[in-house]
Amino acid sequence: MNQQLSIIGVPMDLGQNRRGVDMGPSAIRYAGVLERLEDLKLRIEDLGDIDISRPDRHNTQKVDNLRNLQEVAEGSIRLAEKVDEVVNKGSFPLVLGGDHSIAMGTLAGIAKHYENLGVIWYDAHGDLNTGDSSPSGNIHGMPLAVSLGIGHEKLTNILGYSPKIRPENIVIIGARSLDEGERVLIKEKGIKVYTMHEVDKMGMPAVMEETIEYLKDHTDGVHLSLDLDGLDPNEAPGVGTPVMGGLSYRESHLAMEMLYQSQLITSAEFVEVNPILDEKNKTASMAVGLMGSLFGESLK
Ligand code: 6HN
Ligand code: MN
Ligand code: MN
Ligand code: MN
Repeated sequence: MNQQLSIIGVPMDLGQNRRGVDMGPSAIRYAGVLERLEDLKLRIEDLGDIDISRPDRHNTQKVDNLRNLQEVAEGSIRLAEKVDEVVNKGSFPLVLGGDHSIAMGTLAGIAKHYENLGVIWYDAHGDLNTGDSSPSGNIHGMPLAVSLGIGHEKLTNILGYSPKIRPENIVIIGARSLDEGERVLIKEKGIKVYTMHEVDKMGMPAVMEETIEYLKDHTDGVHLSLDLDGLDPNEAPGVGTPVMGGLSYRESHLAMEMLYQSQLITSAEFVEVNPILDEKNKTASMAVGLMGSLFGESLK
């Protein structure tokens, strides 16, 4: 794993309609991310937060069932440019959210540097909706579809190229809330998904072994997009769209350790931490704990 690491905060809450997730980056910093990773002898720089516009929400209209389309697109472009810069100088981008819509920007900045970028989508949801299929109009439920080139052109065309990733390079882990349109897309595109049913049946070690084996074969870099709602809300309550029956902290910790051992991960983001819905910053602390495991904390 790359030893130079650049932290980028993205105080984005416009991809959904609950307040507070824009404070996720602050909550994660407060939970001690810098100190924790510095202890691992990583060379870390904190690039601060990306500028996100603050529209008067009461005036914001949905365009084609896409809430805050213009503002989300603009923020994503700024993030994409920053991530691109970080990858260009050979540093590992570690992005802190913010709602999951930011993944469109992260992936736009990363994917242009790879022929075959792999993506691990650790999430209760598929985030494979479009304006047409979305039950909510919330763009945080769409970034994986957008990155496949499916969705509104303002989003799919961030940094002027599309698609960012190929369906066969994606592995979704922890899914337990998929909308009808998402299921159709998963089938149609042949996306690999380990739902909670599979995790329960196979166990996390086998899921991660298969995931690593699968991605190792045909990718030249792997991005980890970890939505804290992949974890069980009893353990990680500070998220805007909780779904019961999720992954445990122990399972997630093990998954991160196995990724560390695989040396496959070339960029990462931790999203959907909402300190207003949290209990004593527990979810942010859990995110920091998982980052520690991803960078080898308990194994070095
Ligand atoms: N997330 N599938 C639902 C929707 O509104 O599209 C929930 C999306 C949640 C997105 O948690 O990143
Ligand atoms: Mn998500
Ligand atoms: Mn989710
Ligand atoms: Mn351990």
